Amino acid sequence: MRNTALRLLPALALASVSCSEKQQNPNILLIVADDLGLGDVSAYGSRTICTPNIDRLADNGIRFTNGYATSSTSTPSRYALFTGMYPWRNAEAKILPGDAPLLIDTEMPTMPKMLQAEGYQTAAIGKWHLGMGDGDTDWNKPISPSANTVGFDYTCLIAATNDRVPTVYVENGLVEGLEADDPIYVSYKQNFEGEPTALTHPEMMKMKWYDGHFNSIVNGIPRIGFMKGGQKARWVDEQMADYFIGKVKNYLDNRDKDKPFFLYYGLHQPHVPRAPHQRFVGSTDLGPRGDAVVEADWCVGEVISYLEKSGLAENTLVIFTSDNGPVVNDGYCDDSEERLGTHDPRNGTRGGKYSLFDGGTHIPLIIYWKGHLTPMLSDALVSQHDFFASIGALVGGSVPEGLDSQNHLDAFLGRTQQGRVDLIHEAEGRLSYRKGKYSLLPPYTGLVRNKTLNELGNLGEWGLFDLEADFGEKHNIAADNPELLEEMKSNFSYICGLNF
Ligand code: NG6
Ligand code: CA
Repeated sequence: MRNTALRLLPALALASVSCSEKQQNPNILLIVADDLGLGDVSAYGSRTICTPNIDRLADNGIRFTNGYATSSTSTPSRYALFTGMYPWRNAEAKILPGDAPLLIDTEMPTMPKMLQAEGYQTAAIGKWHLGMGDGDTDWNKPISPSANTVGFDYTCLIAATNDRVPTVYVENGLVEGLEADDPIYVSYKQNFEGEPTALTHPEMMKMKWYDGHFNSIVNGIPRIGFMKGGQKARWVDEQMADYFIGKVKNYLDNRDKDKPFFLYYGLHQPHVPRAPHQRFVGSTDLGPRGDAVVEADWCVGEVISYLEKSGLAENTLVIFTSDNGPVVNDGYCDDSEERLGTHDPRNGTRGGKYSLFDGGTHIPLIIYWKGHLTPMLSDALVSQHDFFASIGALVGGSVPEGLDSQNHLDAFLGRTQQGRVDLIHEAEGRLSYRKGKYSLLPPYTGLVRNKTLNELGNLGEWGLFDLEADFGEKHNIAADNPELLEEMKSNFSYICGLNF
């Protein structure tokens, strides 16, 4: 008896301490846009698109001018965000098809798991693109392992991208709105007999494809991959923004109010196909891509004003960012090149999505926490995979050893302009190195540009650029600086374990 009581005592004491600590921990809202460029946001200087809601976060928070994703494409970028590991450490972390198995090992530590252990309730709503299921998914049954197994109590997701099948919403591992007499089938190998594709039924398309998107047609839009059935469950692209905002508000309304929340909200814009709601059509002169950015900004406004109205703003740390650099034409005929005019989504950076140049990973990054931060510009070098360790430090969480994630909480909260020393970037299997103001690109060969017209960063020789003097990486200084080049090469090799 006595022993039991004694054994219970420390546990009780601990429980009461951590309970009161937990109440002080802020909610965390992580908004990740898809393919949004620095130059798409007016707070970063866009004169052609107006993003008042994102700007409000920037004006009243910390706006990072040296904020980075780890990869210039979505899957590896988001993998690093949640696991705190560089994506190139996992050979499978590349753009995934919609039927790919869950990429994050269910045994791996993740940021949301760390937060759950600190008493957070966690949710993921919107774009996922990290796989789900075991690779042999029957979409008519509970999907296992679902995204919930990597640390989210609630999930409502699109499996991959808005241009990939299955074009359905998956809520807690179940396809939403599926009818028993209309099962859904998905294949990335072959079409299902009699199902229309862009090649067999071009007349069914309201948006034409330019590259790659010529399989199943859903909602008049040709996709990557084949799909059959599930008619009632299929999403309508133009309603996706409203759908996810509805889910976000519903989640916030019905959550357990005694616990802090961590909500990852993955915006689907301005990724292709750009099909904003009718009320945003024509809101810019840039066509669907610009209008989709305005729609994304509206989504941000909706969730922030919800926080305001429900008195949550002061106790919610908001992170706004994008998964990779921008792209103009990404495979559909959507007037994005034709109507680009003077708009520069890259904001003077070189490359963009898919690129190893700076524009591949240099993204908008804003931290807003009403009443807690001194608004400022920060040029600290920060990367999204540092959120894990930094948020861990903020909430007193246990962050495992051996992560690539570093604790830069002081930089994220604007207490210092000192961030990372260096950083490795990934672009479709290739790596580059950033240290201080310099970026180093190995002598990759291959296509110089892909069909998107983004320069890929295959220079065919070592590239060394001084980003402070040469933001657009126009002058390769490798030949003139042999010592610096060698030093950068040896640091790079040491970190990534590769010999170039
Ligand atoms: C590419 C698609 C592109 C986009 C990208 C993934 C083609 C020609 N291009 O393969 O449209 O879907 O994959 O984008 O099919 S990401 O932002 O999710 O990484
Ligand atoms: Ca993306």
